Amino acid sequence: MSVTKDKPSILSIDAKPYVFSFPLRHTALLVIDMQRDFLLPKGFGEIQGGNLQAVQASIAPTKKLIEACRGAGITIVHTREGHVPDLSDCPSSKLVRQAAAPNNTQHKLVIGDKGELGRLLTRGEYGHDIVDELKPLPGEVVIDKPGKGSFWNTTILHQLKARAITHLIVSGVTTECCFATTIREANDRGFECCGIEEATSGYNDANFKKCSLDMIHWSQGLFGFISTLQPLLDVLTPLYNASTGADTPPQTPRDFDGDLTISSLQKAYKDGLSPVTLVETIYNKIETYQKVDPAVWIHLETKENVLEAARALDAKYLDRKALPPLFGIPFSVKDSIDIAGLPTTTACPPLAHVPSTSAVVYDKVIAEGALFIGKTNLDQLATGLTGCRSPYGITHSVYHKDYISGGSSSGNAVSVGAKLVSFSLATDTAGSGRVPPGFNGVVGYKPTRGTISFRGVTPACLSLDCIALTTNTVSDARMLWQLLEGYDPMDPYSKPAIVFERHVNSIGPQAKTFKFGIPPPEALTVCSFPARRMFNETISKLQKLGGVLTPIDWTPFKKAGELLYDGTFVSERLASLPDNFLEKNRSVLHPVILELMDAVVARQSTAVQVYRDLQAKALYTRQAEQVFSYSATGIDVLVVPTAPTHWTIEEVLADPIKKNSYLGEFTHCGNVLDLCAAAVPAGTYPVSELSGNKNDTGELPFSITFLSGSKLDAEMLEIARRFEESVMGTS
Ligand code: TIU
Repeated sequence: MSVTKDKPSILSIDAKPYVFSFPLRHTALLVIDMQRDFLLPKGFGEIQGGNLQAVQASIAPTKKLIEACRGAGITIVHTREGHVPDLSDCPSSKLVRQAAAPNNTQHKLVIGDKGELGRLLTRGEYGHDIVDELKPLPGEVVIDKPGKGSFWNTTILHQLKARAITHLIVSGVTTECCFATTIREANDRGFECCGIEEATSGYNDANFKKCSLDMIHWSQGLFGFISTLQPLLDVLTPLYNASTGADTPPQTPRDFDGDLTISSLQKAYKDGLSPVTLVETIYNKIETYQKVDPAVWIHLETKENVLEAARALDAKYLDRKALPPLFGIPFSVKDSIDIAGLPTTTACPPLAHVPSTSAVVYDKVIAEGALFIGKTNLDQLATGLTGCRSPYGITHSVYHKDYISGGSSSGNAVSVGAKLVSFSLATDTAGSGRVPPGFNGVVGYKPTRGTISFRGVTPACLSLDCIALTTNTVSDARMLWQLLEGYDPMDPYSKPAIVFERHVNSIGPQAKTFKFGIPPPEALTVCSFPARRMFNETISKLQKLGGVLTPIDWTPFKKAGELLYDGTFVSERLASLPDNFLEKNRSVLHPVILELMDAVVARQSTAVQVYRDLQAKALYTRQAEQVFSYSATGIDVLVVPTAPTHWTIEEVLADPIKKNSYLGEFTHCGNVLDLCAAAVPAGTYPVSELSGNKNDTGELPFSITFLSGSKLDAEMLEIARRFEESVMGTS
């Protein structure tokens, strides 16, 4: 969404029972069930005896409403009512009751029966889809719902929360049925709703429309607000003209201004930038950066290949107003993630293989129009947090050539931090998707495990592995997550899509405050002086943002972190390798990896120990759940330094295993406890403050990580975004 700085953040319109005020960034337009089955002759509605002339009255006003909301950058959510072809999601109350009425003459055909627009209210049929005039654009959310309301058995609550939506403008058909039911359901979940009179209609408007709408705003707003269309158009139209100028296509192709954030590139492409221009620029940057740090890439696509992909995108998407969300967005991929036809090395040549299919995450970003640039370096077997354990060379922080980039997703974070790509697909087991972004001044987001498919990725420690996303901003990370998440029945660790339900707080003090916890002072003693200083400053910033520092029980986080390497879980890294892999490949493995794996073998852990650790994991997970906002007294986020210090490459090479484990102090517990986490830049400090040498020049980045409970990603990301906005002045 493109909300520019000069736009007002809160808009107000005349409504019943009083003025409806809505924050632009947190508002979505809901367009309910504008399907052929309800609106066109021979559809479900007409067969059921609906008055088509009445119901069609809202099509033209809804078109105006959608266009105004699109122009203002408001999130658009369309719904479609219908059922899966085997009708397993259609209860008898919908299928039978009306047809079973004594003297039924109307309901001769029911849901699933064949009508002239296809099987009635059945997904995939012609009649089930939205009418041509109101067709969703790529990137807009479409919710398929089996109920009259939009919330029963759908992901809509999650989708709205994932976008930080608290206010809904509601339109669609039919007023008496799905429109009214949806507003009532949304109200129960904490949303502030305003229905738009002309943009809703039903089958019996002469009798029902007025009273359906009156019931919503009756009693000083029992369920919400009702407004007419014009006041809304009046406040949205000026934003449209000011922000996009989209009515006048550019006469000459736009230059690339160098800003690689996804939201900026989306706007640039809409304004006419060609992906070919972008590719030319970033390949110059990549070539220059090769001289600064030759260890970033394991495989770099040729410029010719990427130019060809860019030209193909230009040719495929001619309408610049209807681009897929990642059109022309350049990205890199950690080299443990499969891309068909390219070797996956996991920085371990004996393990390299050439897959015939790509990982699900890769396919998804390509399908959304993204441009693949190359595969990035990593710590061997995705094992490590330093970036110093690869046969393809040692990367360094984009801030300083002497300091580590972090690992295992080393090249990954450097490729984003050096502004060579917009985002990178990574993995995170012990902190690999958080520590390297922390050391390179970018965002590293590790969603709740199992919400993005891990299929097609070489595992490090499969039951604890997770896809991670490296981006420039929290908003970019959140947007990518929305595109990538989804249940994958072929990934045994995938979690079902319908989530834990928790209301939103739309208005009042609760909307502005949050509770956060931090590690106790004794846990923070591992931090370097500048890390400790900057962490204290961060706490003050969070308090200024409305954060309430709340005491927590740190024990489960500490103990879960220790389980990862001190317990038996590290043995799962061996379980991820082929039998006898260590013996067969001793001479070609990285010496530090070999030492680590040998130490794991030497422990001779027993099955009894493993079961004890699994039971401990379950206990700590339950204890951690109680810390978070599932409980009335719980916190919204736990805030920790991403890493306690920033080592030099020399320091790590002198003591590789100890220095590595130190770095995971605040990340190790994340996947053990099934938490979600986002590492976010929190300023920089002088190198000399860390080294103690006044002659050292330059700066190093400080990063904090927000952690929250399983599937509380949406809430966690919004707090992270607000923090980022306050620190960086970005959104
Ligand atoms: N029957 C009727 O009026 N409506 C529905 O079944 N669905 C919607 O309202 N969308």
